[in-house]
Amino acid sequence: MAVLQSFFPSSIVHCSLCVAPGILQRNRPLKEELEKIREECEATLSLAKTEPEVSEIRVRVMGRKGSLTQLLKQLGALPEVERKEIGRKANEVKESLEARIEEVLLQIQERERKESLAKERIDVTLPGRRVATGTRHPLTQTLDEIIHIFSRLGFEVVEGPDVELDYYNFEALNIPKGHPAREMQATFFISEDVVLRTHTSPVQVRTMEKKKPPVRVICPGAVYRCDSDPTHSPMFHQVEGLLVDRGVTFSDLKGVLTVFVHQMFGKETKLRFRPSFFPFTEPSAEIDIECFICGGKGCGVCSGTGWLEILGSGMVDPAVYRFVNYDPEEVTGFAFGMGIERIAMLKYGINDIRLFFTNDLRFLKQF
Ligand code: 2U9
Repeated sequence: MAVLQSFFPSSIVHCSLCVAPGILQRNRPLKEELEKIREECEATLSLAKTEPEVSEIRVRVMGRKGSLTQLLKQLGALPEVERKEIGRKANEVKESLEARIEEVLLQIQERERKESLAKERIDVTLPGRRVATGTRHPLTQTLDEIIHIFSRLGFEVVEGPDVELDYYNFEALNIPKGHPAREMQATFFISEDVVLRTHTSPVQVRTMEKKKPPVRVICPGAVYRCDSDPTHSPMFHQVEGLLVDRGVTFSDLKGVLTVFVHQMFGKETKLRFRPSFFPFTEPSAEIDIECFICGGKGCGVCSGTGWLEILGSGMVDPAVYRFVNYDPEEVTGFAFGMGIERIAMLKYGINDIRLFFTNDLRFLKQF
């Protein structure tokens, strides 16, 4: 209690505010002693800054051993006339000091309230802090768009395992052991019969095993091929699709995939169906869109052809139906497949597939 100590140096404290019994008496007349108590108490109260400081002053003056209490105890020994007079005076001093103490307490409380309000003050006109939000990866955005288009055409999304049996990845797709297509797909083998899937086609085989026609599915997912350069990654993503029902024709394939291309790349986009070969489809066709860099004239991006390949497709080969106990005399269907990275690279003009996988925010934030 720095204030009290500085204002009650031990000599003063003992002589007035905290008088030991018996010392008071006759050094000074009691009236003067009362005035002295009042003056000193008021002086210290005026310097008190906190409620505990005020409480301590109250105790030192009016507590059981306080200076005023001690003085009042001396009154009994005085002659009656003097006792009444000093008694009145003492009560008056006590009341006035109590009132002063209350007043100082109120002032302190008011000051502390103002200080704490000032500290808590919020400037509602300050601009808010922006919450950092992420964005969907460009591959996710591209896949979501593809799924959205095919969902509206009645296709359902089905997924399957990345680690696959050789049977589902090759055999059941009409790619027996020794078939050249196996070498072309640069497979990662886990064991002799287990591979990292090289395409999502096994998901369609598994779907047909479980469900009778009609089947109308798209199968997105990661696929793996031992291949790496600016346009090939050992892990990339595909969406494949399969539609099997009675009476499905190549016209249905053309219609569905034309709708897809127009919705994905714009309804003015020119496209062509170019004959191709896949072991699991017959006939097969690749779909090209007119090169939007050169407008079909031929440039470095389209290797001078004027066209960009975006999809593979074909009517499901009857040999595939036999593996899943579908009767090729009863049902027909078409299938298609595309690389999501390739679609995104063409759509956004990205020239290096590795940018999708390095998680550089400067790249990712542009989409
Ligand atoms: C079943 C029957 C047929 C899926 C198909 C393609 C054509 C195709 C490539 C596109 C680019 C793979 O990512 S890519 O390299 N895919 O060209 N995929 S038809 O045919 C199937 C699938 C499952 C049961």
